[in-house]
Amino acid sequence: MNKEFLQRYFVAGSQNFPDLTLPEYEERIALIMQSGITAYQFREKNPTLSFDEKQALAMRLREKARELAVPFIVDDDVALAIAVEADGIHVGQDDMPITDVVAQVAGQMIVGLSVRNKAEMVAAQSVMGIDYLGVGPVFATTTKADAATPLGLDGLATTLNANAKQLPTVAIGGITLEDLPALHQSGVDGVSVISLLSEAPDVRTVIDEMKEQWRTL
Ligand code: 3NM
Repeated sequence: MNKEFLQRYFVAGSQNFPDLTLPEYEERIALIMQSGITAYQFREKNPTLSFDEKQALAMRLREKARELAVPFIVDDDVALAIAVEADGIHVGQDDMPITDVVAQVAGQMIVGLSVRNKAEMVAAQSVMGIDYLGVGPVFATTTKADAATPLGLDGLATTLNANAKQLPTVAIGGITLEDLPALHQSGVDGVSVISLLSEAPDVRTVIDEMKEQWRTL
């Protein structure tokens, strides 16, 4: 796996764009995919979508991602990831157990796991088949209601120190442009964001700035 894809990893579902209709949401995601992100995670949590609507939406966005050569990662749902031929699957600690995920798809698609602290980082070291780790929340976030206590930069450093296998890592949680120098310094391979891009009035400018910050460090 080329870990460069973690550099500007955008996560979103239609719930993150409450002012847009579904077609407008799809257009916005396509625009963001075209503006320089390195991966997109389909994290759809809109309770008004039926199973079929969610699957159809995933399929359309998956096609768009393929056209634009943006890696398409599905959050949480292994069956959906397989059904839409995703490039990857990302699971949290409370989703399907990582060993089950690996057993189903390792070698066929990228496997990502969230770790929230040093203990989870240590545990992840002994699971074969994980391609990258999401570490967070680093900072306070209002985007994920059940997010754990923020690690802060010190907690991030402690957690990364326990990454004995040096698996690729991506930081998540409350990340703004101002945080990029410190996060780059921490040794993570990239940043995963929702609101930095979902709330940006001009996504291209923000993504260009993300690139610039990471490149010049
Ligand atoms: N997962 P924002 S924090 C989806 O800690 C997600 O695992 C997190 O959104 C975790 O960039 C988070 O707006 C929300 O803070 C990230």
